[in-house]
Amino acid sequence: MIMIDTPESASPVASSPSLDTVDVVIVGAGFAGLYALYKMRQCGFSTRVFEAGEDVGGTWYWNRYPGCRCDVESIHYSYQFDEGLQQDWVWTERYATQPEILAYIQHVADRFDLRKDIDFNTRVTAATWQDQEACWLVETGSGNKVRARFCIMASGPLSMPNKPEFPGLGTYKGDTYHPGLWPHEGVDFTGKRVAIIGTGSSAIQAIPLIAEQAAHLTVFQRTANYAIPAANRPLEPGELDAVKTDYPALRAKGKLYPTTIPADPAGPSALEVSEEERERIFDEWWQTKGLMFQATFADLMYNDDANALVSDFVRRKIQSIVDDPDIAAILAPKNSFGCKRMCVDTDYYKTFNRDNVTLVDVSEVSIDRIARDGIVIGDTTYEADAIIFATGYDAMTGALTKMDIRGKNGLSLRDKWHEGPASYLGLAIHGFPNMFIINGPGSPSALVSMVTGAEHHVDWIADCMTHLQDTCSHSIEAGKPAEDAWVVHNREVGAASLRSACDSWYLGANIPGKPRVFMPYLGGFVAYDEKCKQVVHDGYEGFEIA
Ligand code: N01
Repeated sequence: MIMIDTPESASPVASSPSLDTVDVVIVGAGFAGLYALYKMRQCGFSTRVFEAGEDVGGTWYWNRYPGCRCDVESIHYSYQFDEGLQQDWVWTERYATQPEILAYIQHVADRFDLRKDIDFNTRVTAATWQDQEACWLVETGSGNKVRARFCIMASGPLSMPNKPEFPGLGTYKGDTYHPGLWPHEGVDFTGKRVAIIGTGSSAIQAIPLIAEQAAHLTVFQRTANYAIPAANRPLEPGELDAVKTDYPALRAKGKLYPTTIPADPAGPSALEVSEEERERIFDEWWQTKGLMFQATFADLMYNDDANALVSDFVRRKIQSIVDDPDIAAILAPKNSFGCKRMCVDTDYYKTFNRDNVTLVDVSEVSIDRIARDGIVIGDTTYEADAIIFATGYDAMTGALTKMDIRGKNGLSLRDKWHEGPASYLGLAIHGFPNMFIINGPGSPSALVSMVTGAEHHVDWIADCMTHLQDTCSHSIEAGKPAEDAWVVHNREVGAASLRSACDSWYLGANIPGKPRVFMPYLGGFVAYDEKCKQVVHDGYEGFEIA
């Protein structure tokens, strides 16, 4: 337990001796927050976690829509910090379902007795830096206040649902849903006319299953997305055991790859192989690799011509699956391959061959309003008993700016990030001492296995806090020059990639008024990890330690 040296002062904190004081407050009890709690305990820091949900799980607690599963393979989308855990847990499928992932997270909470330090049903509304005491005053929705020397934001990059304000929504008489706020008891769409707005990862997973159940499903697509067959399957007998014979080696290997997932491209360039060979390779990867199809050739995201080849391949696949050429044409993406976050699917395109599914193109003509009976475009009302708003998230920054976070001199994070998020390493923010973000903007985050990314961040943060303790230092803060340089570096590596070539949540383009900045770090995990290590090696270069 670190004792906070609290000087005499007239501040509200100092005059409230009854306030609970801990070394660390962690916001969120998903993958990141749970490991942070485990690690903080190991380091001897007293810790309190606040979680808005009524149990652990984060994303996997809230997202319970039909078809919800992870598109990173289970053997990579899991913790590696405890060998006993990774030996004991048995994944049943190549890509785990939401219930299986949630059961895993609950197992971790039980196994390490984590729940006792978590306040559930508790949303953090504000965190204010107390300059004199060098600590954070953290406030919750119920008005409780806790002070903590450190604040770790594990609030998730894709946890703040985006619910566009469609005119007339209040008049709608049916039921409405968002994938990220799905009812725990599930929803039975049998006999119902269902409408779904959006065709991102969530919708692409849900649409085939809802179409099987509902009387009719109407899909409103604004931008056609690239969806790759998930190639999901049960894990073969012995397959997981083989991984477990040397799991640490697989994990170590993953850290040598930009995405933390070992997958060697078939070649450096799609342009350097014959047309027949390229087609054969694309087809093989299309059938088997799921999300990693995007890594078939190393230049797909960096060379316009290579990107055009893979884009064309996927469009032809869609034409071969969808019976009606007009529908296939609407479903064929117009953007560069990979500029929006890739989706994986099970029978998504095939679903549009069903008689009970209608595709409505809202790319040129947008939804006018929502009326009592359904969705209105021009003179047409698409009647629906239920509408699913699969409209995504205020990604990377939304969960953070929702809280009233105020750093030194009352500087608000919302104001600081008015022109776009600025951070050093995606971990720390100038003006906000002793606050760390896990998988924050400016870190690889959504471009790697987020569990691996979270563990990497937590380990770095724990080492940093231990360093402060060992050197009797009060606080650490990202220096302005280092933060500025990191922002510039992020923009440079982002601009070099075709991932930044179209509107997407990566850029904040899905939220009206949000500044367009490519938010995840595109330099790859290897370069990022090296930079994090170099910063430590050079005495926390770029940080200011008080
Ligand atoms: O959200 P999205 P998501 N009118 O933002 C449309 C992760 N994830 O929840 O593209 C009409 O991708 C919007 O259209 P457009 C993963 O990282 C992972 O599906 O903006 N349409 C788009 O089609 C993923 O990328 C998994 O033109 C409107 C859709 O809504 C991220 O979460 C599963 C609209 C939103 O798509 C987000 O995915 C699920 C409007 N006013 C999620 N507003 C797996 O691991 C928005 N849209 C598999």
